[in-house]
Amino acid sequence: MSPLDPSAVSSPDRLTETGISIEDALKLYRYMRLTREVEKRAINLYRQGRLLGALYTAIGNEAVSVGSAMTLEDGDVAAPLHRGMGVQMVRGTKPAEVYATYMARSGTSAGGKDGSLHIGSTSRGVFSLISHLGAMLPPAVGAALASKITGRKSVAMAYLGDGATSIGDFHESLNFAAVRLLPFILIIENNQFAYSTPHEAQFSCQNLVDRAKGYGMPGELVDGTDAVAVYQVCQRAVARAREGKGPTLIEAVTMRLRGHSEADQADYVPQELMEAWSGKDPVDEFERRLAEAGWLPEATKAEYEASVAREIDAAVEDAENSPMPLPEETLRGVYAD
Ligand SMILES: Cc1ncc(C[n+]2csc(CCOP(=O)(O)OP(=O)(O)O)c2C)c(N)n1
Repeated sequence: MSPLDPSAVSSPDRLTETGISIEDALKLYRYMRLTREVEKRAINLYRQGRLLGALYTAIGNEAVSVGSAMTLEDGDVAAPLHRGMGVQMVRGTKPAEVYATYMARSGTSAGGKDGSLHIGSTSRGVFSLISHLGAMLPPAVGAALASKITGRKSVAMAYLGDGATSIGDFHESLNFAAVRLLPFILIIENNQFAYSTPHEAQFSCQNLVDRAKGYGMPGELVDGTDAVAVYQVCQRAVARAREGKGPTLIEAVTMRLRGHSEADQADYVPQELMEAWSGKDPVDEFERRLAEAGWLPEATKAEYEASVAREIDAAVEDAENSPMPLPEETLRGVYAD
């Protein structure tokens, strides 16, 4: 296991001891399982050559994206990146829109110009990802500033990986958010590798969250494989933000359980490291805890899995039946009119 293993900041293994309600726990489960299944099907479609472009999945990051996004409300803003499928699902993005985007269809946020997770919606409060790492942070801090100026009490939650913390926007955004006491939450998804760069070649502090002190804001280190722990840490951060107490930096430690993209076999990851983290698969682990608590009977689980499979079948069909963009449509939004 990595030296960054944060088991000291996990929630108790028994769900009944965590204080989470059955309703919230089952909601976490449903979104995590949906996220995982949407991505598993995407991998199959990619291998069959039915998707266009590269495919980046978030397998191993579901507890972070779902656990955090579930603490947001209508009117809040989320700025997820390429590991943010769980955020998209929680904020109401439909699997059909995901597949249509991957298939570069017309009518999607990217309008067929790109086949990755560039999905945004003002009504759902989701910023469409900007590929340049770190570039999402200033607009997300801007949303938090707008909230403060207008007194809306909404919160902006942004995400980035361990690698992207080396970008200047990281510093500028956190400093500004701290100085102006903005309702901003930044979640570092520390999944050990930035493409092939291991964490020890990326940063030399013990934990990335230690940097919070330098900005004068609270920092929370959390087990990013534990959905309940992430949920509860984010609930505290969101409450602080809404009360006008300013930003929080959260480091959620997990492991990218696949390559950087589906074109990458992750051969550079030591086998024993991958095996150790695979035993902490966030979705499987959560199901085990739910079953142990008696909160997820086998029949209910099977029923839910079947309904997700049906939803995904219909979504793929829907996406494949949707039109490709017209040639003139592909130029729209590229140059100023
Ligand atoms: C400014 C910038 N540099 C490089 C890239 C290419 N790139 C895309 S994702 C990625 C790895 C990012 O690693 P990390 O931030 O740790 O996130 P992870 O993919 O591990 O979740 C790189 C190098 C980019 N998109 N933007």
